[in-house]
Amino acid sequence: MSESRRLFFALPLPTKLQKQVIQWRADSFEAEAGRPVAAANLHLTLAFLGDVSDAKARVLSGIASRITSPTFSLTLDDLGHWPRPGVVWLGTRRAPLALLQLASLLRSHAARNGCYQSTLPFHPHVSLLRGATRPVALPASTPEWQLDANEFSLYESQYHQGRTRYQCLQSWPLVA
Ligand code: 3AM
Repeated sequence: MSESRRLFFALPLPTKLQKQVIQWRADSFEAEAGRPVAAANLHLTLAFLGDVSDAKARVLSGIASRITSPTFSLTLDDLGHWPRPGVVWLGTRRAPLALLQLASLLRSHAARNGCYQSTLPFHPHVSLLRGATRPVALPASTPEWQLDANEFSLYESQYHQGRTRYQCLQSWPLVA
C-alpha cells in the first residue's frame, strides 16, 4: 500500500531574497512575536494538497508538467498578521494576474483530484512567523522586494524531531 505525503505547490524564494528577508525580520520583530520560519522554508503557497498518495502525486505532477503559464514579477510590499492561525506574513498589494491564474489553475486541478481546497479567497503571502497568536507590532513598511517567478515547485512538508522542513520534490519552469 502506498504511503501518503503532505504536499503543496508553491513559489520558491531565491536564496538571496531568503537572506534579505530573514535579516530584515530579525531587525524588525521582537523575539516574542512568533516562531521565525527557517530561511529555506520561505515560500509562497499556490495550492495546498494535503495528504496525498504516491499515485495521486504522480497524477498531479503530470498535470503540473503540462502547465504553460507565463513568468511574472511581484513586489513584496505588504505585511500583515492573522492572529487566528498565528501567522505574520509578507504579501503584495497588487497580485499579478499570472500569479492568480496559476494558483487558480493548480487549485482547480487539486480539487478535481480530490484534494480539499479551502473556501477562503486566495491571499498570496510568504509566512514569516508562526505561533504569533498575540498582538504583534508590525514595522510600518517592507523594503518592497521584487520576486521574479520563473518556476513553481511541488513541496513535501516533513515533520521530524520537532522541526518542519519543506523538501522541494520537483520544479517546473514558467514560460518567458
Ligand atoms: O506557509 P503558508 O501559510 O503559505 O499554511 C500552510 C503552509 O502555507 C498551508 O500549506 C503550507 C505548507 O504547510 N496549509 C496547511 N494546512 C492547510 C490547509 N488545511 C494549508 N492550507 C490550506 N488548508
